Amino acid sequence: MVDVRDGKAETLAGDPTHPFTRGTLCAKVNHYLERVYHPDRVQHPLKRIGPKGEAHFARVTWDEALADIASRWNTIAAESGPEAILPHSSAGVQGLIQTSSLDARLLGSMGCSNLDRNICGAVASAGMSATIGVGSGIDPEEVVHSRYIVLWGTNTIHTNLHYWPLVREARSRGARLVVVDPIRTRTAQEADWHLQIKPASDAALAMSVMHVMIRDGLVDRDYVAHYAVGYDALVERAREYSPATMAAVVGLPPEDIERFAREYATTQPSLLRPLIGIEHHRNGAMQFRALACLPVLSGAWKHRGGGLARSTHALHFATLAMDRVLMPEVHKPARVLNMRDIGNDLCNQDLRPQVRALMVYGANPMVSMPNQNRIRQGLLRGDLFTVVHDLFITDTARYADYVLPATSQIEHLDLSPAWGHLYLALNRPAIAPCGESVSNTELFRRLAAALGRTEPYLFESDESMLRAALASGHPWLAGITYERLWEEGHVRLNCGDDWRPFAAGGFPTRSGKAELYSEPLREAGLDPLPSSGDLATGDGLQLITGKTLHFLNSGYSHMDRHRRREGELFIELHADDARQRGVATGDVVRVSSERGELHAICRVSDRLRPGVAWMPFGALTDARGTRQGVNALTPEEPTDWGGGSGLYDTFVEVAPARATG
Ligand SMILES: Nc1nc2c(c(=O)[nH]1)N[C@H]1C(S)=C(S)[C@@H](COP(=O)(O)OP(=O)(O)OC[C@H]3O[C@@H](n4cnc5c(=O)[nH]c(N)nc54)[C@H](O)[C@@H]3O)O[C@H]1N2
Ligand SMILES: Nc1nc2c(c(=O)[nH]1)N[C@H]1C(S)=C(S)[C@@H](COP(=O)(O)OP(=O)(O)OC[C@H]3O[C@@H](n4cnc5c(=O)[nH]c(N)nc54)[C@H](O)[C@@H]3O)O[C@H]1N2
Ligand SMILES: [Mo]
Repeated sequence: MVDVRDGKAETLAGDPTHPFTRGTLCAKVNHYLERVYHPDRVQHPLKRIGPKGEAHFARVTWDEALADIASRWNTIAAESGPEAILPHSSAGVQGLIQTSSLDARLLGSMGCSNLDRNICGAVASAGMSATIGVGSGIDPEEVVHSRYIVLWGTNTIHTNLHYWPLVREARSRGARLVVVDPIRTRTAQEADWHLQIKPASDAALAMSVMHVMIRDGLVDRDYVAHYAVGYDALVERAREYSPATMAAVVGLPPEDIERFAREYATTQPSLLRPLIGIEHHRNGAMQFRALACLPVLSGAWKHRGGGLARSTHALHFATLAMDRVLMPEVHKPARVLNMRDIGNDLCNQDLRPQVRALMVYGANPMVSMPNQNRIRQGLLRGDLFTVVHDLFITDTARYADYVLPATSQIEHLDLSPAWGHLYLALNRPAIAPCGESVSNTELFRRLAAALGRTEPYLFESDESMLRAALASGHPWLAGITYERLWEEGHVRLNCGDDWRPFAAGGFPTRSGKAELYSEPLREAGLDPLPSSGDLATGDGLQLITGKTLHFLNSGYSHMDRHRRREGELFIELHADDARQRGVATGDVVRVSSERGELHAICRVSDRLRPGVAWMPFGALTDARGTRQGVNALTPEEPTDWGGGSGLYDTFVEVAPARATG
């Protein structure tokens, strides 16, 4: 909720009537207005006047920028084909049409390259889908009914603050809280039990839990018999995964695995809550596939508050008329490039056609995609024409030929399908756009006009698209009109009270049942049964690079307040690992991987297991002031399936820094 006086937003506060957020804002959004009115905000179109990467820009008019962009794109499309133009966008804009609508219609109808947007959640969804047909589970709010909660690879207190009060409520009703994480995070510290496993060994742990459940007769045989396929094959497979065999892989004593399995299976309702931590590994999809088998074997889906709760995004999108928004019927067939490969794709001279124009919006790939040095090399290409639409001169924008000013969330209209709950919100603009900034939709209307396009579908209004999205006829949207959302701000999807999606099976897989054995995976040449997956190995320490409290991915990282809070780039290591390398807390150390190296301040920490290191992701300055962030170290290795990247399977060496000469 924003208070506006004389056209200027004066205060921004949470909505106390919102049942999920209950009026609180997180450490980042509390300072959202500082971001909106920040002196560094891009206020008008900018054209590059210096070398790429140095951020020397001059103000130009919108007409000038649009005419030049249109003429460059037209030339490139005529000479090399439209696939030489590559969009790169992500979820920087948190909303339905501002994330993707008219951009998809324009670029799709031109036949530009498509982008496979899979860095966040796609692998989890693909893995879960192999078992239960979808990447979503129960309504996360139902956690209050759970008796056994497993926060699995998620640092709730930092990244999902609004969930924590619900977990606390469940605990006050007697629920036990287990955290599975290689790091003793704030969340792990608060748990009843922290299982500090080795990275990427979650599927191995899940397999071992299944072994115990099968061996000890703790499987809900009735549920499995009715609603699952492949149980006998799974029994065979799970034999290999006794706690004694898995202890070394998982890094826990066999007794702990035994006890976890027993508690999990016998305390109902039990709820698994994985977010993104276990997806950023090369076996990421298998990790989620294996996890999704557990509530099938335990029958937890039958109970209120039982099963698995992950992102709710897919539940929102399933209700909305997305085809009406994106209009796939106007898209021309075109190649698909994977976002994680942006560096290689920009540098690849053999790509036919080569990428000659890059259009970045709602994303900051220079910071957030793996193999930063390769991305920098690509962005530095003299013959690459780069346009960036953002609120700030991000580290990607520093390399742009044009930077176009973007509105913030309080300056444009949108619908907000939520990641964490089932309340659909209307994002009403509270103030006029700052300076000459425009929303994503307005940008693509202007680009369409500059390109000489006249089809009405390229110029549809925001309100019209939102009304169309809501008019899907989906029962969960019955009675949820544009007017009502305008009036009430947020409305819960009509899933009814006590919605239990799989209490009586009904899994949207090919067989209609939970697929413990998956025929579609076999046809795709993959292992039809769950397993530990292939755990990445490498020399040195396994580096996990995670979210921070005061940044939103790379967002806020340029703001002094937030930067001060996060401090200088550091690396946390276990005392044994530090000793072996002759480094100590406060030292500047050199961190290197196969992809690159940078400098960080050493912090010896008892939060970590030996062999594991942690660095904060988000900013792009290392401890020597070089413009490098943690993705200078990460590899663009694909995950097993689902298209994402094994970001957290980075192996690094840490050594005392050489003196600067
Ligand atoms: N403050 C803040 N909040 C955010 C964000 C932010 O940048 N800042 N980003 C938002 C975004 S885009 C996302 S996707 C969500 C992500 O939310 P989370 O999934 O909660 O965040 P991550 O930091 O990616 O990872 C969570 C945990 O997974 C652990 N982990 C890493 N590897 C493994 C593993 O192999 N096994 C297990 N069991 N655990 C592992 C990490 O140690 C970490 O504690 O957060 C959102 N919320
Ligand atoms: N090493 C490592 N890498 C990671 C991760 C990790 O944990 N470790 N996490 C991964 C994950 S889960 C994610 S989601 C990605 C995030 O990757 P990105 O989506 O690239 O990250 P953001 O930093 O959130 O970039 C969003 C950009 O959108 C801009 N923006 C915000 N609002 C608007 C708007 O209304 N209009 C426009 N045009 N722009 C806007 C912001 O200013 C910001 O520059 O990073 C991934 N990369
Ligand atoms: Mo994410």
